[in-house]
Amino acid sequence: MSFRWGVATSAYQIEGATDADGRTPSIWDTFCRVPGNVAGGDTGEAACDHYRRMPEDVALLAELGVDTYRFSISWPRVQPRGRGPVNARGLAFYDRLVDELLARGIDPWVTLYHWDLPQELEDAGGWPHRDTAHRFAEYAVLVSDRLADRVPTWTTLNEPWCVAMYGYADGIHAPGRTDFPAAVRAVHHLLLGHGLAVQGMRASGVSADLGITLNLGQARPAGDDPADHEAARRADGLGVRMYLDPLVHGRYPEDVVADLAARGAVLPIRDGDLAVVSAPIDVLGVNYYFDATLAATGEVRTGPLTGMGWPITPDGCTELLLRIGRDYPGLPMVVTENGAAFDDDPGDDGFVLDEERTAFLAAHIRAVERARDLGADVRGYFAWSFMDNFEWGHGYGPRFGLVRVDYATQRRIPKQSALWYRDRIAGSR
Ligand code: IFM
Repeated sequence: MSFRWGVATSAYQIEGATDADGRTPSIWDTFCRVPGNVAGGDTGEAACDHYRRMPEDVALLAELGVDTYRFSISWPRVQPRGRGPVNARGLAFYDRLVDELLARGIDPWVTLYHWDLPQELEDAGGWPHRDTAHRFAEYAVLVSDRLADRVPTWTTLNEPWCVAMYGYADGIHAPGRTDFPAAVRAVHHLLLGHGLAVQGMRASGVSADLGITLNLGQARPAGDDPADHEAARRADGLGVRMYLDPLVHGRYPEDVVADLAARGAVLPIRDGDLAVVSAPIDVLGVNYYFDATLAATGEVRTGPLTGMGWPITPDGCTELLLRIGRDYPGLPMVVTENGAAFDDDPGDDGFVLDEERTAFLAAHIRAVERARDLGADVRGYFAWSFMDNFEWGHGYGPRFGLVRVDYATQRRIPKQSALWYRDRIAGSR
């Protein structure tokens, strides 16, 4: 794989058309309907109307000059209710998207699960329930049977930490549960589902590159206090090693298992599971947004911040990529998401001169280049996001896009960052 430049999105955040062509509700449709769950009562019902405007959006991608477009498949669109046969009309949309991309010389990169679990599977127990892992593998094979002849790279899961912790422990994402032991069971079943999907796809003859995408960042102690170091160790354990150790080394870290036990949580591991979880993969997707600084009392956020209140820490990106290369050698990496929300302020003509986002992207791309110069095996960089979209519990307020979306008219207007990124890509050829 040569170095790839790309942009990324996900189905629920951009597609809209939640009732179209046989799609059934996902946990996000349900979650959004509960007052107070999403800022402003926003939902993904309309989103960017990408489901209907797909060809126009692909034309815009081509103008950016990206090599790759990373998008996700809506499970309830292609396999309504999370089990049983494929919904031909739903899958046909992705078939057309793949062909449209290829016709414009853009490689499709599919993410199979970006958080929109079919509601019926949540009703049957969701990710804390082991059967969901098997359902996911079945769905992965259904989709790859149709698309793998044209899709060179596949991500099983996007950010399982967020799925488990935000969705089942903190309750700030769908399905909105607040049960830490259930969240820990979800972690294991997500990883198991990933491994079963990899095995299932390989068994059905898929030779494309397969991988998983994790949200990762370094956890730094705020000071010299041993309690700060202990907080950083715990955060690194729960955020980084709890995923990469089983995926790469086939075991959960002992200190993490002890931390979980102290909180009354147990990983529901059965014989043979870890061999499945550590099924060989070709690429690790790294979603990097910021480093966390940990004090005994919790996370500390200082210095320059994005519109989300996230610290701007490009150096941490270099360190993270080098660290993964050291601790988990032999695994090629791609930065599958990096970007920032800022309060975009369009001029009278609608153009957004987003200096802060442009500087953010430039600094992080430099950070990736430094990591490569120092020996990290990083094979691509994808900006999050192609266009403004539904930012989960924050609704449509935060704008991460390189392209502005005027939600009232669905007009797309490339921002300065998009034009800069286009030139940056062209300059690297
Ligand atoms: O919008 C999300 C995306 O869905 C997953 N990674 C982080 C992004 C910004 O919060």
